[in-house]
Amino acid sequence: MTKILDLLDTFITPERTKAGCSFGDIDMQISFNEAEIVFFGIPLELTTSFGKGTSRGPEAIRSASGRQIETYVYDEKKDIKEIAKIFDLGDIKLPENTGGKKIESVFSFLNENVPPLIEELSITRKKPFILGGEHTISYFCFKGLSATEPLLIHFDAHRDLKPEYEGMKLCHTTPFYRLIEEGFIQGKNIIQIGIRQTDKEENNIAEKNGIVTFDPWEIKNNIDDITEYLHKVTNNRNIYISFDIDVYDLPYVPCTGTPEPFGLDPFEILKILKSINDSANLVGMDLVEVALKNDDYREGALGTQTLLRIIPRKYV
Ligand SMILES: [Mn+2]
Repeated sequence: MTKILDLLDTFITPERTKAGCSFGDIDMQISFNEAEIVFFGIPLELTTSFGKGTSRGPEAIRSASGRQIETYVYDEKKDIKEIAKIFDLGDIKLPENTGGKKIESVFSFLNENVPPLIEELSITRKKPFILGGEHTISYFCFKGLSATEPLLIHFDAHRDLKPEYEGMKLCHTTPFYRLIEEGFIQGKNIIQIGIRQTDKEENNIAEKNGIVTFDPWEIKNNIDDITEYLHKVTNNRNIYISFDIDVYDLPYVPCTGTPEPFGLDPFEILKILKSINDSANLVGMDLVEVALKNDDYREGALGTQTLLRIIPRKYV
């Protein structure tokens, strides 16, 4: 645990983040050792290509969850405080003053620290719930759990499977390509849900690698296809959820960088989340591309409510 303990010292505790509170503002009665779900933020915003604001994702989630939203989940008739042992570590402090090589040095910092941290959490039976930040963080997070050979359930408008983008091998549009290329996962163990914006090459990469795709047209046409499929393939499986907030339809996500029409609505997402088999085991998850602009907390609220619908599931 020494490596983790060293790193934990470098976290900005929730109270010292801009939100000023932990996820859900749950009074810290649960110690780190007792915790079964461990939240932390990676407020990464380095390679975003269009809209900005992902560095404030963890702040949006903590603020909305702590100040606006009750921990009682109405449709579950359950209070998160009573059913889950959650500890919020705060945000990873990203290196500053890195001179001209900012992206490289931040990525090598994340690469050295995030996978071992997540692996240790997992070994000590704590499920990491990571708040982004741009989607690039999924590369570092998933690496730490790849030994558990999870099925990757990826909610997104985009495939994020580009070999390279604007000269960058690792950025917000490439994490899953890198993970496949470096052997951390095989395409057949990836399910992409909500995809509606891609290019031809990326689409071919998905098909060639055997990635299973459910686009919104298919889901709107017959949602039972995906729910029955997910229920079956997640039976007794380790799973990892990578949740890009832009899987939701454009009007739901006013702050994220690359919103897309023809998306899914919260009822459909909930139905899909509930169709994952009770016998599955979530080894970890990330919620990415949430942003905050002009005090618009709609994404913070939607992201929080998504997390509050995942936490009560039996697979968590
Ligand atoms: Mn996306």
